Amino acid sequence: MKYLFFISALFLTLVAFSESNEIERNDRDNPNGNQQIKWELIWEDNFDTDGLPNESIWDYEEGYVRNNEAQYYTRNRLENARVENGNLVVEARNDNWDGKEITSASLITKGKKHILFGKIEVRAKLPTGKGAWPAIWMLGTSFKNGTRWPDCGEIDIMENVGFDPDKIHGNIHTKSYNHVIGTNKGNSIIVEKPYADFHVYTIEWFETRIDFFVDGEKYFSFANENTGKTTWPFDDPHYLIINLAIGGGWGGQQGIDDSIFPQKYYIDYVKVYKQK
Ligand SMILES: [Ca+2]
Repeated sequence: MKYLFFISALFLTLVAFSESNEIERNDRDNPNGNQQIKWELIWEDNFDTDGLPNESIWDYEEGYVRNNEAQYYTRNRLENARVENGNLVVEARNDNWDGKEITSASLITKGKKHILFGKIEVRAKLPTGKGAWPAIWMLGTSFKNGTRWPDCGEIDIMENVGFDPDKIHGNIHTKSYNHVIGTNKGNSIIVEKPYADFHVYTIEWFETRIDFFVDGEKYFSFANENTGKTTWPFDDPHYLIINLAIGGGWGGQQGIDDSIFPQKYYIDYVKVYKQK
């Protein structure tokens, strides 16, 4: 649900309905997911060293980036992104820093850690409140090299909006399947108070499909239809994004509650595996 540049509020409402209805839940009889698959850890960040995030893994998006969101993303600013007590803390503030009313951070692995297939596991406790829009997602590396969104591919491992706080969303976007043309593919799952406790948000990305899990429960699977990059741009590397947006096309649909700040988004770890 990124890059809502050209979307009207009406259209967003229609998409919201289609999102919840178009995909049936699957594999609910297999709540522990793909247990038969063996994984080998290839990198992780457990956020053990206080201070700025590890620069060998994380870069930043900076400024007002997309979706008419209200936050200004800062770079190397501890108030917005820091490692503290074993967690990455991404904090949205209304601190009017440098003339920017609301500040936050968006950490990306672009140019540092690119991922092609495998298991991506993120343990996180979400921020909340009307206007909050935390996400864990991926974009095809070709995006920054000239390929248009959504042709580059987008995998949304976790999205949540503060006005609907108990719903976790997983989605994919491709040239053929995206919300702009009403063909978005995804599903959601209810997680009670995801802002009160840590949960594990996972995808398992294969050449044939991508499976989406919360705490080991699969709630969405997107299959490779073998019809080319317009439906499956997911045979190219992607980079990981962990951000806390405020407002914007989706997060701001019911406004921004100015009383929610500061809001903290805690990430305990990121682990990336390849299939053995
Ligand atoms: Ca940790």
